[in-house]
Amino acid sequence: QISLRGLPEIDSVKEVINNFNRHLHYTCAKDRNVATNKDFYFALANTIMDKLVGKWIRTQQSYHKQNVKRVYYLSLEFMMGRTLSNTMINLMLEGACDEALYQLGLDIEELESEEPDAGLGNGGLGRLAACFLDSLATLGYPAYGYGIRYEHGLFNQAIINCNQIEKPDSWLTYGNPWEKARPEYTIPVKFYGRTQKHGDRVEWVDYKTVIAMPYDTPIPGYKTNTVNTVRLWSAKSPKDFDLSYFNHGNYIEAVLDRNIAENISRVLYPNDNFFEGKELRLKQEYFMVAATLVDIIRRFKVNKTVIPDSKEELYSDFPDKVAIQLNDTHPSLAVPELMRILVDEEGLTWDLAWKVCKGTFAYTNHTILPEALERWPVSMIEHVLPRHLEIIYLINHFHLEEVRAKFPGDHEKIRNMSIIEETGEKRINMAYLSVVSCHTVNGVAAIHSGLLVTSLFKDFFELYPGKFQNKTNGITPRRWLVLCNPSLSHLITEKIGDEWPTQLHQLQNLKEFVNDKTFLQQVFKTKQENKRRLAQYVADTYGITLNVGSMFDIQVKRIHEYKRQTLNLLHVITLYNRIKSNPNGEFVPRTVFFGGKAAPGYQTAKETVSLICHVANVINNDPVIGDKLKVVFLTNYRCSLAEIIMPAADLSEQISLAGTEASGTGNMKFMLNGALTIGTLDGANVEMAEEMGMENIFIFGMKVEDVSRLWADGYDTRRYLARLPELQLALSQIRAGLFNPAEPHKFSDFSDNLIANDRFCVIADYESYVKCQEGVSELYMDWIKWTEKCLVNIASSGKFSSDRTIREYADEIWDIKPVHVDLNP
Ligand code: DL6
Repeated sequence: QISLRGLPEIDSVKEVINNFNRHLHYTCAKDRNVATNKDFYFALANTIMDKLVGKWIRTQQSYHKQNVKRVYYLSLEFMMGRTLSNTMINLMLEGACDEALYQLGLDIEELESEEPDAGLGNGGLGRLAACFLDSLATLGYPAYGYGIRYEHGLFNQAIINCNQIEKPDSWLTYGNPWEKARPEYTIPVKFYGRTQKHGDRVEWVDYKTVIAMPYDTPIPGYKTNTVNTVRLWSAKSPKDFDLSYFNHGNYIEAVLDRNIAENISRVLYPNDNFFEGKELRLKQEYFMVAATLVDIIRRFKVNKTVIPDSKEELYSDFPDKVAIQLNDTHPSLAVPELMRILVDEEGLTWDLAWKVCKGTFAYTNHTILPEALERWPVSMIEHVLPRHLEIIYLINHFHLEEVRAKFPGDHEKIRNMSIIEETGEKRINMAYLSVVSCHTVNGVAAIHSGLLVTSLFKDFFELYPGKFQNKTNGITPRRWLVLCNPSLSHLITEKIGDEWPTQLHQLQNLKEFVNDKTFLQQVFKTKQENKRRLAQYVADTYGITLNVGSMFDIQVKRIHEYKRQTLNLLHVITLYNRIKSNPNGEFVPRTVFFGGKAAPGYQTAKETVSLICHVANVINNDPVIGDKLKVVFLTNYRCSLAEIIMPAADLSEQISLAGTEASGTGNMKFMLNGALTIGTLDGANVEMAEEMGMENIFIFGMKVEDVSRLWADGYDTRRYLARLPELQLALSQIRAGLFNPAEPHKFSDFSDNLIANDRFCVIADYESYVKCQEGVSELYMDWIKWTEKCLVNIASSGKFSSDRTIREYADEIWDIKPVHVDLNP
């Protein structure tokens, strides 16, 4: 029998048991009688961590000895989720640990659920960074992730009386067994102050200092010796944080005040696709890049075998040894910071420093939504980072010289392309700064990269046509199939062997079995098991009993108007009304799941959550509806919950307005786990459809060109409503408070606003969506045809492995090569 897990060897089981007991005793200082599941989790985590250390050290030694070019992935977000099971899988210790814990009389799944998610991200962008780390290590690339060790990750969501309540995520309360503090590498980071000129030289004076303390987490590759590092910075107050208090003898005040400096790494800003120009956020961004660059330069220098004659010579091969990827513009202050270090501290000429920067940095854009683009007020940068503002002005000066040379006399172009926006409050456009300073700019799906060069960066594309690329996102098949869906993984392995987790294109070989009824039955059965698991979770958590024979129709992602949870809800209300008006009619039973967090300050998103919960309450308690329709809001959607949801979906909702979702990665997770997609031609849905064929996906709605035409012709929602009585009814029910009779006016504005200002064209796409859903229901009645398509979906998902994405970045942007790590050199 082929299995991904392999059979546990007796010696390794014994070793796990011995080390587990040792850690329980010496690390946790507990005996079996008083130990809790938390203690057992820690004992196991430490046991696994021990197994990593040797490979981790060897990997770093190999990079050093071979003096290879490294890539540095700079990101304000890493949504790592849980580490324990992923590490056991990648180290091939799963079988041994299962057996060991069984022999110890412990339930490994219970221990796994003790681990809090490391939720240091908002959504797609942060999870992408985590998938990339897994692929980089699996493929053996010399890579480092750099970010912030937020004391509080993304808030925990509770729903109380149908309203979202945010609770702090204190993921570090019990300690983090996966990290190693490195106080020996702390770095001072400066803020505020002013600049002083000494002839040509500029000095930054009167600044305040905060200390950046690194914490390293190992990132093991799947079945390899490579263990890379993600280094997260924590803010520490310097000893003399506020001398004035000490000088006045106010010792207590002085100690209390240290919190101000340490607030920098206190909490993740909870916005997804939204820019909130807060000073503390600006300080977080600078704090991360300043500490990281010192670290990168230190490592670069350590690797020099001969002492160069001059600073020019020293830095001449920097871009041959260092590639820095900016995960959106959040870390883009790295550009002026590297310029500052090279020019002010190292004494390089501007031109040489600029050449080094351009050879080093590359930038990924993750959104074209205008409200998400970072545009920092000049006044704020001037206050917090006075020297950087001067440098940005200089970069802009040279950039505009180039623009003038290319488009002589075109003043509008010059104004439009300036990094400094002059209309209204002066602001720095960080996307423009990044485009100007980086050698490569990429979007995250073909359609998105296309839109970048035709809209957001159109003028820049004319100036530097060779700079723009596409790198379609991907997901790691280790977490998103091997880990989360063992039964499907097992089934696949039985059919096509065990190499697919690192060679995802091999899933193609499953296409041979689309007409194999026994196999289809097995795939169907696996889905049912996974649905049962989710249903059990729902029963345990909310006391709602689900019909696992119903279609599990799922939309999980951040709550955002552009993602159009409202469109989905309007369909739900339409189904409800149809059942109510024909209670004895034939309906394909559905359970519609929603899940996702609304940013705490995003009123419309919070109202959407609330409305979903109210609608769910009414539908779920209506005896006429019974098992035909259920609505579940899955609270606190996060990585570990996604691992239960993805395998259990029949239908994946990817229904953003065309041209708004840069890529999406949830869409890929569902596809890989054998859900069918209903979606628009947006983001990576387009490429998914190409891979599987239009006959295997439910595409509806306007295309990007249709949306442009709609707005150009003047979009009037009332014209649509006039011929859509079911939509009218649903909106009027929301307006009248049918779903929340206790507060009947709660959603009047919600409904009115949608009609008055339907920015994301929910009303225009409703008809096509509902019709498409009818096709979905019809197909669902035929389990064989449905499952055939599921299988084609799984078999076509090879392209969406993040291994493919990372290879493309490595070859086409970073120019880095894999390194072989020998454990016994
Ligand atoms: O590229 C990762 C992910 C995409 O899959 C999503 O489509 C996109 O919305 C998301 N973008 C952001 C932008 N945040 N900012 N700035 O999260 O990136």
